[in-house]
Amino acid sequence: MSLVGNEGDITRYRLVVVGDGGVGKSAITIQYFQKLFVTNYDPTIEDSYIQHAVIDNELCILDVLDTAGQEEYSAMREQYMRSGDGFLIVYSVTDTQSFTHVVDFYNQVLRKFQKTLLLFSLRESFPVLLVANKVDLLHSRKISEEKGKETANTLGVEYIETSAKEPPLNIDAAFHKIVQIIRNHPVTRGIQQRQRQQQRQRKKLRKMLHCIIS
Ligand SMILES: Nc1nc2c(ncn2[C@@H]2O[C@H](COP(=O)(O)OP(=O)(O)OP(=O)(O)O)[C@@H](O)[C@H]2O)c(=O)[nH]1
Ligand SMILES: [Mg+2]
Repeated sequence: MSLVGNEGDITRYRLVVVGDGGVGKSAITIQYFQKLFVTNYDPTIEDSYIQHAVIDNELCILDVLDTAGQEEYSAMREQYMRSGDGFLIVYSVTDTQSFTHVVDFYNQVLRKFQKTLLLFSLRESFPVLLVANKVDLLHSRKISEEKGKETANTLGVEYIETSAKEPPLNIDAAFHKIVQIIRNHPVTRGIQQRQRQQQRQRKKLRKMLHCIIS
């Protein structure tokens, strides 16, 4: 699995945005990084964005991969599933099929991390946020908040409602929430503990070698 990387003292979080085609993955990502709403639909192949952010008073780097929802690009999923520290699974509240597919995306994420979960003796869980997008489209809404939350509960993940359209709703909150989820997740904590342990061991070893040489 990918690790939450450290660049100097700044932690870098690799976030992957997944979900069906047309649900608004790019609109959400562009609204977060560029503060604008893209009205036209131009299917993504793969785009990435990187930016500093301060979350809970802690400076970090957000490295976000905006993936392709269209089926024709689904072969690329294997690769990016491996690269994430956390996932935003997005569906559109106006599109029933995109909601049905949430479970498929969740299972794909889990399959990739089964080994890591076993290593840390964890129940099936990985840093995931369920994002119900396009909530501004009140009249064409098909999936209620209740239904969305029910699925989130079943999967054991957190839930947020968003709109990428002006005025944006919960866009910053969604990216910040996934970082908080990663920070508090047992897998991340386990990995960070191991990293700290390894760092301490390396330091000790360097000291010992230094003493032997000098
Ligand atoms: N009203 C409304 N429209 C949205 C919202 N988010 C996205 N859209 C529109 O929905 C269409 C598809 O959005 P995209 O962000 O391109 O969808 P996507 O999930 O990236 O699609 P793929 O790249 O094919 O996977 C665009 O026309 C957007 O303007 C939203 O929150 N509200
Ligand atoms: Mg896109």
